[in-house]
Amino acid sequence: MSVPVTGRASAAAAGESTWHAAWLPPAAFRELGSRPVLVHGDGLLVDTVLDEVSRACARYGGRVWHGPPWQVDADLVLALREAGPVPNAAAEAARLGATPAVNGSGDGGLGDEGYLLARTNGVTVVLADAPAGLLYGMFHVVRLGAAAFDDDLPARRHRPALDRRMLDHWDNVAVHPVSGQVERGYAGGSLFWRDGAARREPARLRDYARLLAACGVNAVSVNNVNVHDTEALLLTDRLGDVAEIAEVLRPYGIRVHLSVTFAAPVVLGGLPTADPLDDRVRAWWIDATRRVYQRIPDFGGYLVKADSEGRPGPFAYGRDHADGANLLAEALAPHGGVVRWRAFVYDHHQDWRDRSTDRARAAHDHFAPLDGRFADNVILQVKFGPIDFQPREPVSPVLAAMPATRLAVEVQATQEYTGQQRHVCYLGPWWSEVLRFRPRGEAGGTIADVAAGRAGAGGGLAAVANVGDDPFWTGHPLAQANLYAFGRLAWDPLLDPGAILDEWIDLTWLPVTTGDPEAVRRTMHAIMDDSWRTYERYTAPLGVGFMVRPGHHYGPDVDGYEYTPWGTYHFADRDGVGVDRTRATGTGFTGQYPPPWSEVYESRERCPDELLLFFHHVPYGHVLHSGRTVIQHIYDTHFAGVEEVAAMRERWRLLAGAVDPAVHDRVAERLDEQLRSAVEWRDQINTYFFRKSGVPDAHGRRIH
Ligand code: GCW
Repeated sequence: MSVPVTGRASAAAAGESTWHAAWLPPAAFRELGSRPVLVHGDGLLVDTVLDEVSRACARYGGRVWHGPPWQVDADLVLALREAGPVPNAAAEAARLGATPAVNGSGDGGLGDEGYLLARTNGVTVVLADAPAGLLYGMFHVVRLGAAAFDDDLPARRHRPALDRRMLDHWDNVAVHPVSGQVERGYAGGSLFWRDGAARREPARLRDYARLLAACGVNAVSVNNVNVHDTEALLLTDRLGDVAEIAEVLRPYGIRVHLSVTFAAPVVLGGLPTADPLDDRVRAWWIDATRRVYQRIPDFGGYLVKADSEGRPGPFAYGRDHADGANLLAEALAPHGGVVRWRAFVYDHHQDWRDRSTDRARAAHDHFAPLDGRFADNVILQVKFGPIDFQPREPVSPVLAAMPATRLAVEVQATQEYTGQQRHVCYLGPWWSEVLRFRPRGEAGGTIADVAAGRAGAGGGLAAVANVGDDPFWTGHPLAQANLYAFGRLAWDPLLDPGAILDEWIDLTWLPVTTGDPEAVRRTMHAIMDDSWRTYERYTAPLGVGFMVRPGHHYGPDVDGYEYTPWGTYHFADRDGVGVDRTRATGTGFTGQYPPPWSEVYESRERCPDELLLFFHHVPYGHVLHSGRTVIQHIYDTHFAGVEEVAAMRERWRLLAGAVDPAVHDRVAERLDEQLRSAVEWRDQINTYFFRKSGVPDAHGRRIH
């Protein structure tokens, strides 16, 4: 390779792109790009590193060296250890583990994605054993900015806690009459598909892949888990489209997965059955999967929603979900692929008169008895809560019930139930709470440990994506922070969500692009830190959930679902509110938890306030741990929530002139809507419960 490598200007830099740079504006690379940099090693992902560094250096005056004749006095060395001696004394000493700084870091295996970052004898060194590690190490240097070149930078080995860090796109190829181009999408169209065909916009896709790699995501599924007719064909006739996407994402270390329909042997293969125990069906899957790997050798695997909300599945043939998942696993195993089988299975034809049916119980009832029966390459993907991505739910008991199964935790970045990217709702704190939860009490492991699995064999973390072709990627520009936080928490679930927000602010709102960086940081924190709790305050109270308008799920409708087949969620009457899920008098759901939570949740007295109405039906006068009655809590939080949103809006207004006007306008317009919506929530919830209970507000505020 010739020296030095000259970079090509990025499309964004040339002013060609119509989309925002999110957390990778060119200026984020200023520190790295203004120095002599040596890249050592070869491979597709090393080429990506080289390309990134070259572009940064072309812009900021640095130089890149790759291959002889070498410039040896680099400020930054990015090297694959296996590439052999590094022509830089400090870096070579680090590679050999001969420097105290590196020895002190416990330099053991770095794995496929890990790296060692150290500052030694005036050189910043990133060492990796595999190209992906070099890519992640480079993005770490970008994140640190000038601090990456401080002599007191601690030497540290970095490895992801979770091997699988995945975004699930609920994107349809053809616009669906009900769910549109992207099911539950609030950020415009799909990055992959438009009106029945592949978009073929590699420049934008490549930028997307960069954003994902820079926060640590390494897998995507490219189509909706509700697989309709056109999308079913991605497995066969339209496989070329998937291969093209894989081609663009691969240089950033992202493996493509596909949602498939369990009925594929019937709808695509013309077989009379999709019975998992039928030999013709098995042969069909084996053959179809072999063809997939012929086109996409690093294909990740299948994602399956079966027997759920009308999707086909093994129940139609009298088989269970282990039979179903193992069928696909058998076809994928020879190629190193996995089947990600979703545990989101429940009865959506309930009768509200039947008090014994409890949607919260469903996943555990169906799956816990199957523990130990799944093939090694099956990952059971479990929504983090027992219901459905509500702003507050207990952690799903399935995650504590299947020690012999590889489990993935699924969260929802797309804000279906958290304000649909019209409301600011930073979800980092919520996901962090879930990941740190210890289902067996203080002595046991965390949900993050469950996702990590033994020896890294866990299913990791998956999020339903919140991205689309919107110029700001996520509709609400501040919702980018959720995407970023997801990737970072999947890499290290113990990161502090406030610190993650700081990283995102630093990368996105660079001092050179803002009038007043400190004011920007203060304002972002003031608006976002507590925004999930604010959202919780003005919407459904105390964990009760689902008081949303049926269908689109935006805005309040207290009784919207109460008498529908989809489940009953609050049981409010003149005396009280909440769902009795106790063993003593209710649905028995509390019994799905191990101790101590089976006892804590069973007890009205011990149950945490924020989940009280999820587990108990209580009188309006019930006194919470906070000292307030339930009814007064409802009034107080709803008044407070609206005031907080009004304050957010005011704070944002003051940032006018300090941030990009297009971003400012977009956020301002969304905050207007958030305030309107919060007022609507407050008034409907307060009025509803005032009318039911007849209890006036202790502070005499206006309730309609
Ligand atoms: O929350 C529900 C959504 C559906 C979605 C389903 C699921 C893709 O309302 O739109 O379907 O969850 O997770 O499968």
